Amino acid sequence: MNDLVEETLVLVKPDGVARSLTGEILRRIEAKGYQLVDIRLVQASRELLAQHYEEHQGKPFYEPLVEFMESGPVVAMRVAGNRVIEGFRMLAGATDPTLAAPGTIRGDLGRDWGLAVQQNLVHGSDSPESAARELSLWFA
Ligand code: IDP
Ligand code: MG
Repeated sequence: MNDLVEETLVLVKPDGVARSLTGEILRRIEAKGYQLVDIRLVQASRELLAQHYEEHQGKPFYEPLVEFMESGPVVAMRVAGNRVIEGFRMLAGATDPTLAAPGTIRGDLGRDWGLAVQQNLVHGSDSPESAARELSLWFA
């Protein structure tokens, strides 16, 4: 362990939980070598989601996104490792599951369902600032 060890927030979104892919997603995180520090099953409130997705307020997919994220339980994970923020984003793949590379979580396990919001199985923090902010929201 050294000063470069980071922590990130990973969410298995309601589609991933409903499709029983939580284990497969955690398997990929652990197989990569990252460490699971904390995990919880959460029925997210609208207030929590509004804070989590603050940056997307006003975008056309915002309301469908919040409705999707409150449609069922989410698994929140605190994951640690050197460069884990960037590394988990690579494991997750591109936002659009049709374009996400094979080998990634979204590329292997996700697809377009023709909905207003992309159901793409996972969330991962995109910067150290986002990770700190999001971890304090989900693991208050
Ligand atoms: P990310 O999850 O890859 O970081 P963001 O741009 O932060 O992507 O968007 C948050 C979530 O909103 C995405 O994961 C996806 O579920 C949804 N989303 C983002 N952009 C679009 C879009 O253009 N159409 C439909 N849904 C979108
Ligand atoms: Mg994002």
